[in-house]
Amino acid sequence: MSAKRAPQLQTVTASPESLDSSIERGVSHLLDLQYDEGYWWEELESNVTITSEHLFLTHILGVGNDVEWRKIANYLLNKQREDGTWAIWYDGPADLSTTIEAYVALKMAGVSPDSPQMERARSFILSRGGVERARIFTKIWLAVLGEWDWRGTPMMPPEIILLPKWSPISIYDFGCWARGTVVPMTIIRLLRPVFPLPRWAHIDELFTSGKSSADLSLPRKDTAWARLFATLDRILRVYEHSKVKPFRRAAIRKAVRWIEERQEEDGSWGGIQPPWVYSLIALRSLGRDMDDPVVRKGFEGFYGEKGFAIEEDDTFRMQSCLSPVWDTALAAVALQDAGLPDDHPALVKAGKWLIDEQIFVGGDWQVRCDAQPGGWTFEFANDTYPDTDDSAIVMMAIQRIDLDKKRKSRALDRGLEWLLAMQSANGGWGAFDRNNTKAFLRQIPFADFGEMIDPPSVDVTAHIVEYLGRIGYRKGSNVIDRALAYLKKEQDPDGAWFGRWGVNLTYGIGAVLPALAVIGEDMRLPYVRRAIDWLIAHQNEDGGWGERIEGYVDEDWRGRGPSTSSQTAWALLGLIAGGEIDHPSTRAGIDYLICSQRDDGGWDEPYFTGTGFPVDFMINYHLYRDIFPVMALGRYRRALSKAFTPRTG
Ligand code: R03
Repeated sequence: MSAKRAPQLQTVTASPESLDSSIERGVSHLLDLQYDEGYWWEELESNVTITSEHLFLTHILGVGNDVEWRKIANYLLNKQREDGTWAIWYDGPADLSTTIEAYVALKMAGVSPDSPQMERARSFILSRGGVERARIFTKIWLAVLGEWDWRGTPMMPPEIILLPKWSPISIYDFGCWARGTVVPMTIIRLLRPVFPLPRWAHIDELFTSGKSSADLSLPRKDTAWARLFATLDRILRVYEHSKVKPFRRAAIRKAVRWIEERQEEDGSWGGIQPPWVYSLIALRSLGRDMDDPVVRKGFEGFYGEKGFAIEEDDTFRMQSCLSPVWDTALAAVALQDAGLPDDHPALVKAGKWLIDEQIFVGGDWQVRCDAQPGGWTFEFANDTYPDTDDSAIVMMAIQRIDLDKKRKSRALDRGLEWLLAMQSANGGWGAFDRNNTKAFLRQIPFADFGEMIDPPSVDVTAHIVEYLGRIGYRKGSNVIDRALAYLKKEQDPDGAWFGRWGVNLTYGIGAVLPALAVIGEDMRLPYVRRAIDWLIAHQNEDGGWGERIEGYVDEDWRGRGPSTSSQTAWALLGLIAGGEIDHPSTRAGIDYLICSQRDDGGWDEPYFTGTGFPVDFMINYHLYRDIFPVMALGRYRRALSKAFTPRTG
């Protein structure tokens, strides 16, 4: 693959008929995938930790069953690579914690440690320093299973839940996923439950110098905050021995109530796996079991028609999260871009379903934002945590669909009011909360995975600006000017924008440029041109765009990687918005999409182009491959026809 120089493009020009036929096939493929109830919903693929941890959870709750464990083992073995390891994303580097968790799950499921698969996994684990080098979450799981010493995990006093929202640290300063995880974790860390494994499933062989002499020290970052938190951790260890803990009972009671109040309709917590499983383990540690209605509902929520579990052939896997609202809104936008009329039955059905998903009850976001509810969430059920990103795309989707006028305008009015109120002080939008920006929280000892806070991001902000532009907001309005200032400040020196929830710079630029175009920004301004030129300079020789996930941390991979349909589409959305309809780069990108399409109208995409957290937790959204190309091809066709039709009034 060539490096940073602009590649020679192969100039095969697809005919206008092939553009039409590609769009038509892409549209009919999407229509085939719509559910009868009106939504789209495909798998959110992540990595094997989610399924391994599900096996651990069934052990902890005492409901493990042989058939399911065998199917989990089959899935884990299918995902293992030649060298015995597992990764966080397709084609990614071997990951120690992921490989440890899969190894433990396989061993519990009865796979012989003498099998070549287990031998290879074990030798990788030991070569990387063994369990002592695993991340904190993995160590906590192992502690619950009796395979790691609880002293080798950070202190997390439950009293934190008593701190008011205005104190320097409050649970509301964590991003909502971390908050939903930390609260049950404080109970788990306090009670230090152990649900031991049978002797034959112990994992002493994963310690480089013996389990009993394991190094229990916590990983240390060398910053002032990290040193302060490390000192605090030592003080808390002394405090644990004190007989007087005046606030403990109140703290535990409040934490349990906090958890109970946040269980969703479908039994989940926050619609995502971590708060869900840790809430169940916290309740289990307090002595509750499957007879408890909260625990039962929580556990059963994983299964069923709209559950997180997927059984396929003789395999079983678990998803970390579900994306029906997001998939539906994006599919509807793409279909409109492709020219489906506003009264098309598929769009009307989708629009009605989306309107019914709007949330009119309060949630955690209210702690930092004084507004009435009116947003949308990502999943089927997650009333406590609507997000601004979904809300913006849903409103884009239903804006033009033919729906009952009164219902639609109520939905859009309330949604807009909520979105406007959620703008952060720096002009951008976070996904779930306003002003969730206390960066020092990234230094707590517990924080070695993912992200602890939910600060504004470029991609979310751009989606919201694009929606605001579509309903008439322009430069000069206070909301837009503040957002624009934020976006400009976030632009990288080379012209690109960081992709927080999608990989990576094509996602950022592909979100920002359409937003700028619609609010009436002058697309010839130097900062805009730099982004357009960035896209042109990073096209692959096959006409597509691709970015490896390594580019998040490795300059050499920045903006480079094998072409994918979603990333190519994002780049094209940027170029089209930038007015580069006739640029050879744009034409080659369109041709790449047309030529890589399958006969049935879909695209293949093994690469992970979505994120929960860049690098640490990656997502393959199974609909991205099919939605974004239709969006890009559709917008391209529309731009072409505009360019050739003489304007009348
Ligand atoms: C794309 C835009 C819409 N967007 C919502 C995207 C949701 C993405 C799925 C989130 O799933 C998660 C998985 C997670 N894991 N671990 C954590 C986590 C959070 C979300 C996690 C990490 C660190 C801490 C707590 C939880 Br502390 C597997 C806006």
